[in-house]
Amino acid sequence: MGIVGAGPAGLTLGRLLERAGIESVILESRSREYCEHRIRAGVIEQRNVELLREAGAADRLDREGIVHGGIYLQFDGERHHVPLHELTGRSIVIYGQTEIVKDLIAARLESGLPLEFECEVTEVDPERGVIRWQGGELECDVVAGCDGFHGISRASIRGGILSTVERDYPFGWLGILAQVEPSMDELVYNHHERGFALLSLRSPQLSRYYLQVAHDEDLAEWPDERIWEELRRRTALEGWTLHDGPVLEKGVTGMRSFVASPMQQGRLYLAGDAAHIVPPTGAKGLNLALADVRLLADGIANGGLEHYSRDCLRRVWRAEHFSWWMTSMLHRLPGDDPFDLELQRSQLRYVTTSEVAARSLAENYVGLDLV
Ligand code: RFL
Ligand code: PHB
Repeated sequence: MGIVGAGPAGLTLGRLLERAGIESVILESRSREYCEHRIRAGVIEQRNVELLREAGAADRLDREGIVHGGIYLQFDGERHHVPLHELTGRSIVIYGQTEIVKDLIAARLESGLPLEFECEVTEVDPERGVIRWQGGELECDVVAGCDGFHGISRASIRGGILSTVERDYPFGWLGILAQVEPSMDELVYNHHERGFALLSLRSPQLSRYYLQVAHDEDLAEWPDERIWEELRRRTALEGWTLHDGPVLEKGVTGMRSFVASPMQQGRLYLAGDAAHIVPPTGAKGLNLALADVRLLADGIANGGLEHYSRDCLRRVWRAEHFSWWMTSMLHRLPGDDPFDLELQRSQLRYVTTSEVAARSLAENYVGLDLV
């Protein structure tokens, strides 16, 4: 079994296969240092916490992960609670993707199983199951393409059978990691005339905050003081203060929806960002990647791989819709007018006052098995 890419998808798959007694080789183009310091997602669905436990990689997650039973939606100067746990019986866990990757790499290396860093795969032959890199090749029963959006695996699907659909959003997120205690007890998604803002966290000492900006925003235009000022304006609430602190990291992320299908050809199976991308507003990217490899590992170990692509794509499209919907409800859209803004406000009022509407948001957010 060959796994291309040591992101959360590839590393978790390797771990699940190890547990099922199936050998695998993981090939990763970047260095270990690079993989362990990429800051990305932070919200994990309860079901995926359980998957990481099954993979034997959740000891630190269980100790340090922060369980949240709700989120806030803020608009028109008011903050409304969406009680996820009360509505669905499930919670989410806050634990950085960076930490998951560190834990998975440590577990893999402790088992002494092959994980090659700085080994860029240059070619995959789906029918023969051959992976090639500079100076080597490997023939596998199954190849898992877990190499992210810019990887080689999706591009290796041949014969014009691959179809892709996508949507680009004309804005991005400027994200910071700040050394300061989070100013809120749960995530706050803010709708504001100046643009969207999200208050998240990584730990009791680390806050992760985001601002909607242009997709090609120049970071040089955003000294720390301007970021804090803009965050304060967009999240202002009477009787509440946003505390600032040293900014440890900052970056701009573009927003895109993208789905490739089928997610399989011959011996090659795509998983995670290699096959699909969602805008981060629904916190689904990492969760979809883990859901894919759960099915893939199960199919490899117990049979049933013939339905892999169909079964993944059903869940993927639910998350695509949810992520697009959250994004459209919360962001300023270029060229929008008072009519668009009133529609967004009305939708926000609806999901924060109707229990049926709130439950719909909640079950998508916590990732109930709907499909
Ligand atoms: P990854 O994590 O991109 O891992 C793919 C791995 O494959 C390697 N690779 C190759 N290896 C060998 N040969 C090649 N030819 C290769 N080409 C690539 C890469 O170096 C990498 O190590 O994909 P995976 O495992 O599918 O995991 C998916 C998640 O990482 C992703 O969905 C989320 O992080 C998306 N995402 C976010 N999701 C959220 O839910 N919340 C967020 O706040 C959030 N922020 C983000 C994000 C994605 C970002 N990217 C991809 C630009 C922020 C960023 C910056
Ligand atoms: C994060 O903490 O990075 C995060 C949380 C929720 C999102 C997106 C990103 O929807």
